[in-house]
Amino acid sequence: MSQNENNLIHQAKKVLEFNWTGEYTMPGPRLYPHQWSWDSALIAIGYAHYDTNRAIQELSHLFESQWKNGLLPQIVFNPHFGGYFPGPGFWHAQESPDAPKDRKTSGVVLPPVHATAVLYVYRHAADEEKARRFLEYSYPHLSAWHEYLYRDRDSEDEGLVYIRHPWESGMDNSPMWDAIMQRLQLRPSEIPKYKRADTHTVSPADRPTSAAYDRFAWLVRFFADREYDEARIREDCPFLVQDVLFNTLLCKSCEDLAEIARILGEDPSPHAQRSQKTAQAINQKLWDEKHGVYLDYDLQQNYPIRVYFTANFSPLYAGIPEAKQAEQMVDALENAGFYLSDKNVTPLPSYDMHGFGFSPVQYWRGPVWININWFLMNGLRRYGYDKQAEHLRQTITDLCEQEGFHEYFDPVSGEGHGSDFFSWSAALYLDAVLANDKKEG
Ligand code: 9WN
Repeated sequence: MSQNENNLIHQAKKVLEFNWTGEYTMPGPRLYPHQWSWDSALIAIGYAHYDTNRAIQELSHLFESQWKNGLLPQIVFNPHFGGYFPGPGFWHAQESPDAPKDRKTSGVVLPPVHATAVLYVYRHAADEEKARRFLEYSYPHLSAWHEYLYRDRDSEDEGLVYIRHPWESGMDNSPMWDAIMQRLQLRPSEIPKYKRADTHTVSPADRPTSAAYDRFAWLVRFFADREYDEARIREDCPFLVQDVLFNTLLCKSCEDLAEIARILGEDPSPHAQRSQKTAQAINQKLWDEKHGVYLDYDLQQNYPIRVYFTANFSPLYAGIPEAKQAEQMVDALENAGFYLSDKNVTPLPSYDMHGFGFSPVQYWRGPVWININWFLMNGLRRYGYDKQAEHLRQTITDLCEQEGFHEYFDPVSGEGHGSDFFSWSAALYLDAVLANDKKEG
């Protein structure tokens, strides 16, 4: 390990320490002071390499805020911090009889990486007994979480679950949502009164527009008005999407939950069957043969969303494509507007660089995100594309070394943007360096 790497490992741990609140890790110290669900799972993957206790505390704090129906909330609010919109007073999550009484949460979810993170923490723990106790504790929480998704979000039993808000994708401002957002025409009287907090902290030019926020806020009201009753929401919610990344991570999490069940002597087959069913459904319904990539599906229009977004190559991470499809995908990553192997671009831009509305700095419309690179790095390695995987690993480490642990990076200049001291960038940097050092996946 080089001196440079040692220094940066030290700094990455300092970022996580700085953001640690005593109960969970803030994703970013100014922009995101509360606990976010998929951030916590990714952060735990970083902690797994050097502090099992922290990883366990991180995920346990989230599991303790799970709803009675199994919903694992996007945000768990810290009562000591304000300064984020929308706060608990806007969500009205307590309208739902399923929301916890002793914790304030939002009423949407984030992609399900949790079983994957729990298994990772278990496998890296030095204290086997403690790790097993954590597995036993997590198993019912994870089972209830997946049960919720397949029961409430897959009413047609397709093996594909839907998201109902751009926030649920974790990629809020992606051009994938533009057509739906444009169809959502709002009269002034319908736009909820609210005040954004994000644009005081980072450049407003990087963040979603106020027209996007109006619709984000309107959707929150829509859910609260229906008391977070999924059957009522599903009836006429204008945003209902089967998202590729969300379903891919669920498929991988089901595979990992099956493994957890095996370790605990429980029956793995329901989880393994779900994983297979979701993999097949992704392949049958979401594959775009012409462009060698998967596409999200708009359930309201009954139509694929033809936006070529980098996260839509993520099925590689869950082993979903056949070898021939994987070959097409790598060809698209290298020769379409994703520039996986071009010296003048820092891969991977989060959106096709020639796609309509691409921006190198605007939130989820082009900048490089460490988590998406990490999923694709692992996916490419899974299929034996070691050179390409190593290139992405190197990109993760170079960006963090040169710019610090930013939330996202300009693929042309390499410059860091968004929140600094961003926790998952630090955590996944640690994994990219330390997992590689131990020659594991
Ligand atoms: C809304 C915390 C979260 C991430 C999301 C990212 C961003 C929030 C926001 O920050 O979303 O959830 O306020 O923009 O898009 O992926 O979980 O890091």
